[in-house]
Amino acid sequence: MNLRLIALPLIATLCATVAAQSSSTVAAKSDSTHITPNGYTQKWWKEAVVYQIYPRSFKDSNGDGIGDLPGITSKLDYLQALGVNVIWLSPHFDSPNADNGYDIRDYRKVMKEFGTMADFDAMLKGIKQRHMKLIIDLVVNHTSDEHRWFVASSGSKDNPYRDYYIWRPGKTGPDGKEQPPNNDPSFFFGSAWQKDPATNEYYLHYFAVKQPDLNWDNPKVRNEVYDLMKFWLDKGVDGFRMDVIPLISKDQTFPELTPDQLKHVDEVYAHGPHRDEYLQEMNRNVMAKYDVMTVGEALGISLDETPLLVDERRHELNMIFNFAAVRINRDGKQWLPWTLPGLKAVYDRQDAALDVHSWNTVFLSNHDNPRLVSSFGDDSPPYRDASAKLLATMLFTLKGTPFVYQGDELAMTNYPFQRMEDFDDIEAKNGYKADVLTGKVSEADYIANLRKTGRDNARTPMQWDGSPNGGFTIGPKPWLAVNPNYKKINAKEELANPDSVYHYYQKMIALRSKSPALIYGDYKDLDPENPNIFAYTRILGNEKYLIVLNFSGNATSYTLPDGLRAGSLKVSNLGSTGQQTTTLNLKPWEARVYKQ
Ligand code: TEU
Ligand code: CA
Repeated sequence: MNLRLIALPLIATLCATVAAQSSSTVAAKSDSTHITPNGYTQKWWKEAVVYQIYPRSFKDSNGDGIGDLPGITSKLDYLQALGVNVIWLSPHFDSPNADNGYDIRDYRKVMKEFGTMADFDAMLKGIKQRHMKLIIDLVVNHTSDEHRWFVASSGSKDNPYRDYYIWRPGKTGPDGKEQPPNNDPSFFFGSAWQKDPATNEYYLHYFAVKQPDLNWDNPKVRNEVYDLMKFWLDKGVDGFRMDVIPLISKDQTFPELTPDQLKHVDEVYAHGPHRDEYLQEMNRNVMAKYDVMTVGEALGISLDETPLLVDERRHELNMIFNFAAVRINRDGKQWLPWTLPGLKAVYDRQDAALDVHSWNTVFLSNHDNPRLVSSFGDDSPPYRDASAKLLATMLFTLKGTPFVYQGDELAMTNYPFQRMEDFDDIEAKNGYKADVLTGKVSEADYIANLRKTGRDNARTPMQWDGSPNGGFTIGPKPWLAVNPNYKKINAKEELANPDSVYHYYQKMIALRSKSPALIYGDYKDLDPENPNIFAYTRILGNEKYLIVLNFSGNATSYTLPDGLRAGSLKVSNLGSTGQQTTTLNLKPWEARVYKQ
């Protein structure tokens, strides 16, 4: 089934509706601008459903245990059938893999484990042939310490690349000993400053020691970045996901952080003096010249600040990933129980903060977070299926461009980590040294927390079928162990079962793609305080949807507020049928979509 055929004509259909209903403002706009009845400018990237591929773990084509670009190309039919129309590829560039490609050695080369530039071109061609688009990861807050710029920069104080990075002499502490330039911490534990013996100065690294931060105050650096962006856009990629983009501008006086600031360094780092100026410059130099989609990973930006980065009149980015929802179950790196009213409050706040000039993303998982169904649903056998479908219902009916992380469409689960050797992630390993080896946390507690929060949960290989290693590799050993539940949870099983989570994703993506109200419609939370039910409407002109989600393992009778009537049932994740108008008898983890 080719769902693109359903998705493509949406702009045209909706515009016909708009033209019939509304005023001369629409007619006055140029042919390419279409405005919805509630005032949104229509864009392909607002109507898209994005699928994130973590290439190392998607599909291995040559048996070396590492996913690769030919592996991705071999699965494009699978993605097209799912109905997604944009692929976000996590970094595919030459890298020594201190942080799985988020440490780039050469921005214009393909990581050798992933293949060649010819493999990239073939993959891109396959994507375009299937009427999908590709956005790639732009990691330009930092490079690898093996990047030629850094190799030169660290060589001597007077070389032309010295200013590409941020170097400072140490300072003398109260004990007379040398200290780093200030107390900025790294996200991956320890100081953000590393002393380099070659010149006896310190360089800044907000992430790993092998990820030195670029100096964006140097115009040469900014121009290098714009050039490499154009290199990939000229090849035909359709935009970028921008890694930790609010961090690019630093307060180069590097004041000592106060104890209070140290509790939320992400916010401190995200508020450098030139952040918006540099993003606007990037937009003028690059984005304005292409029809692209940009989404910034907005670490440290509050919900209320979202428009600063995405209001279209500011010419910065199209969308951001705000961390408020995905990290609602965390205090720093510690797992915490979350509540449904808390999650609803995030979506409500976000909606209140954004007007028609700003657009948003909807996501609750990615390669840095645990599995969707394990974190926000219930991955135990009786409810894994239903709760994964409920989460999909929410993802595809909230306002914003939805992002699906690979494997969530199969309801893949967290991994049963037992010991430190089970982990690969640099964050997990550095944390072990910083917290367990120093005696701050017991090994058992540390691993228990990582089982809930660890990034490797999402990075175990895709489960394609019931053959050894889930069909991810034909080789003897994948780079990270496959989840032992692959015999039950895999793509082959789900493709064969019409009631599977995969087919539910397909159905919901198709419904969203052909329903302007589910994309652009106004959002209203009907019952913000309800601890188990998330009920909301999406309304655009005459089109009106009601979504009711039972976020619990209990059957519930729910009476709609304000005498509201449900309308006709379009979707139930548990196959409910029949007429129910004001009081709905919901099964555990039931999700329903009504059209009114
Ligand atoms: O992540 C940024 C980030 O701050 C976190 O989500 C990160 O995963 C960590 O939990 C901080 O404690 C981005 C990338 O998505 C991530 O994979 C990289 O490791 C990181 O930047 C550095 O490039
Ligand atoms: Ca491979």
